[in-house]
Amino acid sequence: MTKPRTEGANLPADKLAELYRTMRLIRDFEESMIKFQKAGELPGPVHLCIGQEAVATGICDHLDDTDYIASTHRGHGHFIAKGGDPALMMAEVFGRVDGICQGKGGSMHAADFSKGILGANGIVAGGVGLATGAAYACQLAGKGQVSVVFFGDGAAAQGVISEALNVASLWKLPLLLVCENNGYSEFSPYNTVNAGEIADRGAAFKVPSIQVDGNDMVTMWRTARTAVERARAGEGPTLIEAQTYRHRGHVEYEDTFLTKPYRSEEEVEAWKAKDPLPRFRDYLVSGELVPSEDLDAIDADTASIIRNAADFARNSPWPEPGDALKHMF
Ligand SMILES: Cc1ncc(C[n+]2csc(CCOP(=O)(O)OP(=O)(O)O)c2C)c(N)n1
Ligand SMILES: [Mg+2]
Repeated sequence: MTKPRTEGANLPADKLAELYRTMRLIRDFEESMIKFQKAGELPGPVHLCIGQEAVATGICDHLDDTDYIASTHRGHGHFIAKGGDPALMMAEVFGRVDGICQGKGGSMHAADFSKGILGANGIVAGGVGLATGAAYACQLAGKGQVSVVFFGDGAAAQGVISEALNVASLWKLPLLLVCENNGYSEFSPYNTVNAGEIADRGAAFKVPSIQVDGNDMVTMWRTARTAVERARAGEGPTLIEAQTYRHRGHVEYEDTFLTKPYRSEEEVEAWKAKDPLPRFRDYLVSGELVPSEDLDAIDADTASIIRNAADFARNSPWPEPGDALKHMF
């Protein structure tokens, strides 16, 4: 496992503002979900990524529509960071016919192939094999595309991770394995699920691996750039373990069924103090990299995008019951 370099970002202001905008858009989407879930407007569960936005943003900024991502059950942020339309995602989560999968996928199975989004996945580690296959397809196509799989620390304990590391290393596949280590698998703390460090596992397969602060936007962006460049150059996979935290519960309604807390208030507060969004904002403003008025304008814009997305979702009809079996295998 290597440690990240800590040199400055050296990014132009418009790029920094764009990264802030993506994080802000994800945060606004997720915060709206809290409200809609509480109001009983969502037909299914939602797993929110508030606190983890820098990972999706930093990675996906280096990708375009021809690159692939495979996501998790906590996938709204990946979808938006990869260029998916928040309104189509919102309508999907609302189960409506104008959703990206006509309301049949919902939060946990939303995909948009036109954007290279192979889908969120309700099966823990289910995206790993998909993304590895896509990486093989990228290699065969010979056009320099890459494939990324996002997975959690709980998913890291699944055997398919070893298979993916093995074959990706052996065949030098253009694959990024991005572990969002938020310290919990549902309600089980990391050290009750995983032995050792996730980033140490790559070495056994000769896969370059790195453990990074997943709440540091600039570190995430730089780490991703190196890994994507390696993959595009035909040099093979990289394993990135991004250490982060989810501010919300595992699933939005968990307080209705949990009988006792599984993490302390102090722990949650300590991580909130490392919230990647205000942290990046402070970095931009105090370093005089992007003026705060520009960031305020971005905040206003993303808020209006999410308001419009919610109107779009609410006004979209429910799917016809007779269409339930359409598009099924
Ligand atoms: C194969 C499989 N096993 C178990 C579950 C139940 N389950 C849903 S989410 C989850 C925890 C996943 O933890 P992690 O991979 O760390 O992702 P996080 O929720 O922290 O983002 C589990 C065990 C499942 N959906 N699929
Ligand atoms: Mg986890």
